[in-house]
Amino acid sequence: MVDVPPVRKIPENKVKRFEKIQQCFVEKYGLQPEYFTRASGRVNLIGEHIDYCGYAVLPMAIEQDVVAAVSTNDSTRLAIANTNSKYRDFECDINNFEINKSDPQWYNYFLCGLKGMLEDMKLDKVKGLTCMVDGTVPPSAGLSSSSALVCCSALLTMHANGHSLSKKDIADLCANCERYIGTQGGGMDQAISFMAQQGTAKLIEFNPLRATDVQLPDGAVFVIANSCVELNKAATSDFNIRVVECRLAAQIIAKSKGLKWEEFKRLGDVQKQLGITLEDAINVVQEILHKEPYTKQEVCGILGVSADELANTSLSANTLTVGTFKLHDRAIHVFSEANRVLQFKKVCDDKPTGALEKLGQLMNDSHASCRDMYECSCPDLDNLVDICVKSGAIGSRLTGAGWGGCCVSMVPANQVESFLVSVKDEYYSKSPARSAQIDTALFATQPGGGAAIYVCS
Ligand code: ADP
Ligand code: NG1
Ligand code: MG
Repeated sequence: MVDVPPVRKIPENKVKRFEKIQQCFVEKYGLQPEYFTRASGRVNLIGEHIDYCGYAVLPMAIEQDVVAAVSTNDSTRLAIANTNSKYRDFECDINNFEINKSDPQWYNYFLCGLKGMLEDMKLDKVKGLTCMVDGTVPPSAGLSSSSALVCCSALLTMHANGHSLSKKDIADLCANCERYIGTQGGGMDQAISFMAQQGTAKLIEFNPLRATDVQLPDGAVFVIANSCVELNKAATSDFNIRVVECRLAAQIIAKSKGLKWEEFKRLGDVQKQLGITLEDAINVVQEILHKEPYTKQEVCGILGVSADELANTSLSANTLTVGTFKLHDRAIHVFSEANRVLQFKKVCDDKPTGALEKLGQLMNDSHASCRDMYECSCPDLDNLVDICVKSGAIGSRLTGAGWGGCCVSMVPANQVESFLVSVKDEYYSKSPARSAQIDTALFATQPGGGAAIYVCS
């Protein structure tokens, strides 16, 4: 049987929230919604910035989500509004709209999901849509609020038009269509949003997309803490610069190994083609790439292309003017992080003596590599990770793209209370801006379920 996103009745514990959204919908549009879609955010336990290199990652869905109330009609209009007044109303012709990459307003993420699904369905006539969106994932904090919104939008468009895709296919579709916003992500967020299951983290592998249960060990709780530093990925080039650095590293390694370098975009594909282990791949990086940053001119010289040709083979629209690329450190991070994910999964499966300490060490090593080799942390986030470790975490690391946002800590179950008090005192109480966010910034979490459609009973 094909595993499709489920259609459910609204569960008891969500009734109040959904009623609030329904009320906003009725007040705004003067009609009742027909159904809701819901997609969660996620916390990545380990495996940062490697999904777009083709490597497996290990996230779980969180309770925080994006929910949309929807009614359909026979017009050609899309009308969307948000329960949060900071996100302004938007309307357009459903068959004729543009996604603005240079100014990524919230509705552009909605349009990404809509556009991806419309292109997949190829219908002569699509339903008009009226929607009210409500989100609880802290935005720009590495918990994937953007993908929750994209997935929610693609799912509601699919349901409105009586279309059906498996969880895997809609996850792939969403990974592709979120790129309309400009960021060249790898697909982890959309995969876990659809393929998550209550009670289990997942190893997500790519090409083809697969999700395998990972039973987290007893005796530990995962706690998320937001540094309260925001980074909007689509509004800056930080994220795509890293994607491009990994691509250039892959292409230079491929070229120096006598492969057709233009055919390689990802470090994972080069490793596979060379038939070497991740440890060997690290040796290859040390042998081929130098630690100093590469100038664009040097990269062009090595690959034997002009700057214009390099733009086509390797760069993104928002990295065309970048002058230097750090290839050695980025590639070392990717291969070592890919290895840590496999080790993390193995410890969860085998449950050896000292399992929690082993997992904690892998998380700490991951953070150090993100901070020092991938340079995707920031001082406040490093400080928060240090405070979490001093407050009793067995391991703590940034989660999501970084440059701000959240860290995830593994805390002994019997020490969670004292951990929360200590992190509150040492990080949040130090500034009024952080104190004001404490209710949503620091929380324990458990593996949540995947995206679903909810019908009003
Ligand atoms: P994240 O790490 O949360 O995915 P991104 O920078 O990728 O961060 O995406 C954040 C953007 O997603 C926000 O700037 C906003 O445009 C959109 N977004 C997030 N949550 C909501 C919401 N509840 N309602 C509307 N838009 C949202
Ligand atoms: P966040 O921080 O949630 O936007 C991004 C990418 C992921 C992955 C992580 C880093 C998108 C939609 N998401 O996540 O694919 O690369 O960074 O591990 O691009
Ligand atoms: Mg995002």
